[in-house]
Amino acid sequence: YFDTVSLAPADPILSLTEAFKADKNPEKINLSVGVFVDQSGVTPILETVKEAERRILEASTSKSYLPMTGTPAYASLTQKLCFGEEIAESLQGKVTSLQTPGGTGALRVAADFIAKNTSAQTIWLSNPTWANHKGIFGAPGLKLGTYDYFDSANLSLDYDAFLKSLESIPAGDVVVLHGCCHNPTGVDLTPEQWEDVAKIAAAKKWIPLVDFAYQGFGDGIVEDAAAARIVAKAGLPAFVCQSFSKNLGLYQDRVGALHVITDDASNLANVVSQLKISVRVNYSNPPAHGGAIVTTILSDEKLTEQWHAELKAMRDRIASVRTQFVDALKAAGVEKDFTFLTQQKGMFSFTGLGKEQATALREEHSVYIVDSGRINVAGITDSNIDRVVAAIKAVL
Ligand code: PLP
Ligand code: TYF
Repeated sequence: YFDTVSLAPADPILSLTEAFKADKNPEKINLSVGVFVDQSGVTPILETVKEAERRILEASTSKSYLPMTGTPAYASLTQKLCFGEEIAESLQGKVTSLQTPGGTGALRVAADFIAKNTSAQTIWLSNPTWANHKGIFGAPGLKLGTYDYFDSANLSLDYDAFLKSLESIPAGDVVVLHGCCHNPTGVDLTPEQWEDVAKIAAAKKWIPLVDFAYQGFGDGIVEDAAAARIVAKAGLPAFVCQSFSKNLGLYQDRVGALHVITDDASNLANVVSQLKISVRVNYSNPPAHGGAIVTTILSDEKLTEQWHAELKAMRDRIASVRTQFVDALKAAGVEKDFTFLTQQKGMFSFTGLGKEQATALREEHSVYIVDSGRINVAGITDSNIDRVVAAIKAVL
């Protein structure tokens, strides 16, 4: 019966971690998958999360199903985190928020909803983008397009080409934008540039979908929310896909949110009803534990404060590794100028290394980076930085 099944290609990023695990070199280094690690190379459970879990364990009385959309408390708290109190308040009646299994779940529900219910002909993705975007938006049969974003010659934003692309996108189509900490390039827009984007969306009548997986990993919780907040403030219909995998370290608990903003309150009930259909046929209702953690933290001032401090420590570590790494490359006599790494935001950077160099790093040095040249900066620690630098010097 299964004779017709062909072998699917492996996930280009997750498969590298499998190869990394199989590597017998005790000095191997994994800079591929986007998971935060601390100075000792560990992906920690935040103290704030531990405390929230203790409280949940004490207080929980049932494991009955959640509503399809998650709890109202979760919806309200995540709206405020995403948009800020004031904008969240102004959106009431025009926004609906669902708890989803991770940011991926939010993207997938949005994709289903768009495919079944809107006039969108094409979903426009950043060039380059997170590889999974293609799979997620392709899954319900949406047509995919790309907009210009990255100037690979200068390893920076090609702003003119980006705007030109956005100007040419047809009305009704959906444009997937990285809210902050662009994956894979680390190249972000300024708030002023987001204002330009919102103006073009309004003028051309395409719909922004902000993929917001790294709030707090760039410049701060508020700063990183510029895209989501500017789009919401502009009164545009929009989708925002939020994830708590990174900023709360809840990777395996699968917790995120989909916020859908309508430009006409009278449509909201219909929108909600269709979103529920997508939830029902995909996973029926979201897993509860991660949402309970988020709700417990965000509804308690002290825990929120503690979380902000832990998040800042992760953000500061990433920023300091960027500086250390650039300095170490210079000190090792690497001629190529890597200072662009200090301007990029979040865990990821495009190093400008190519596929051959990525392969050589893996095969000859057991340093695992993605073929595109993307590295997870957080994977660099005091104990492996010298080896990373030496390996890069060797392959250059
Ligand atoms: N969007 C982007 C750009 C990502 O890098 C990720 C990655 O982890 C996600 C969404 C989804 O994250 P998760 O489903 O783990 O919350
Ligand atoms: O880009 C990354 O490394 C993260 C983690 O299918 C990830 O976003 C990678 C691949 C994937 C799911 C998550």
